[in-house]
Amino acid sequence: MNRNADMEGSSLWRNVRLATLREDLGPLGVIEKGAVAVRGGRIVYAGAEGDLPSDLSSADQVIDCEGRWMTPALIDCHTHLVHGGNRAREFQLRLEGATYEEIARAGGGIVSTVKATNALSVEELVAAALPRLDALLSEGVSTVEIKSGYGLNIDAELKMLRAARQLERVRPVRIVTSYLAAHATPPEYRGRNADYLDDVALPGLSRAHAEGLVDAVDGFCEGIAFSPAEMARVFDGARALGLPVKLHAEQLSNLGGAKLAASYGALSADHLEYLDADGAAAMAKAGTVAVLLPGAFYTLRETQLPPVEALRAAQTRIAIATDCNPGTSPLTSLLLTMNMSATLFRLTLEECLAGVTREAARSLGILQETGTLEAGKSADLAVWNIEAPAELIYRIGFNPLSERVFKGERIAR
Ligand code: DI6
Ligand code: FE
Repeated sequence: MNRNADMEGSSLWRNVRLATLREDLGPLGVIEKGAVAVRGGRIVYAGAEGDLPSDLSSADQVIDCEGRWMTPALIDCHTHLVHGGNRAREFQLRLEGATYEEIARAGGGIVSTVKATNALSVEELVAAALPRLDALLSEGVSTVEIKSGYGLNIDAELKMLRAARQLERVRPVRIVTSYLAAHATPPEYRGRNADYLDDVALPGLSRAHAEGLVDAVDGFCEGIAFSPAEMARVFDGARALGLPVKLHAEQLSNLGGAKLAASYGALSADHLEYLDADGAAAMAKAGTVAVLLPGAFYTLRETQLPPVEALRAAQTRIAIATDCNPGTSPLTSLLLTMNMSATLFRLTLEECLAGVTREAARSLGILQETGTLEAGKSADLAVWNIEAPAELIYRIGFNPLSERVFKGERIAR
């Protein structure tokens, strides 16, 4: 089984229950008794099997899904997947009473991952990231956002982004990159954030962009990182190059980062535990997606919940992601991320599933290409051995994926 459909081939998934995530079709965009036809790697039909146009009813490959559920392939829209080393020792210190901020201020934290990352070549970074990427893909993920931010000098930031791009060449996956040089101040620039932006973050951005390595520009707006005024300089640099922005905002305190990001038309503002109603409204108005990251909330044993009610009231779009990183979220499961979002943040089934498909795509600016099951989009599909969609968010540590399809190509689990 699982003969790979060649890119020009045709395939038809039939006898399948669809959660299309199309908003015009109601909750989850469900179509019972559905069919999905694919030509040349793109969806040409996703709808009721009874309405399938006759010219699409035969295909090189016809797959009887026996009533299984299909969703869009999942999208992890916020990760730091490329990095060296791990922080198990820091985790151990936290068990003994140290806080994340104390460790960061003592030169541990992000800076220790910077050392471990800078010691590796592009090839070694790819090799280190592959097991994490494979864990995501095994759960039906087909798109992963990956940030730089553990280099903190120009060459090392570029190296991380080259490794991220390289992953797309060694696995069937779409990689979207974010340039995150404004993640932390390296020791040699301690107390001199402005110099770091002038010497490293801004010139590095121009170089990375010239090499085609940057899809968006990100930053960490926080007391232990960069102020809103400093982030505005980075965003001005992004704007001058025509690049979209996003921001780690309101994770540990409320500095108004989300509002700043919204004022630049940001694709997303992420974390947001300390966001206020004003910030939520500014995001909604700008179309900035709120990306919630329950893995970091859980790992830091945060007690301040993100303002989900305020986000709903403002009709801010909500996505969720692993934030896979060695310090605050060593998480490589989007299924568990959905479960945590439901249990810890009380997100609904609809919010959880949209958060790893449609809204995740929106937060990356690729909703035209993927994130829902509809004609014209890339055939990025996930087929599940479940009786009802709620099973995807209910189980803890169980993977019901039947098959993953990327650009029309069937990929054995
Ligand atoms: N917020 C986070 O949770 C990660 N980065 C960020 O800006 C943490 C990164 C780390 O501790 O290595
Ligand atoms: Fe992050």
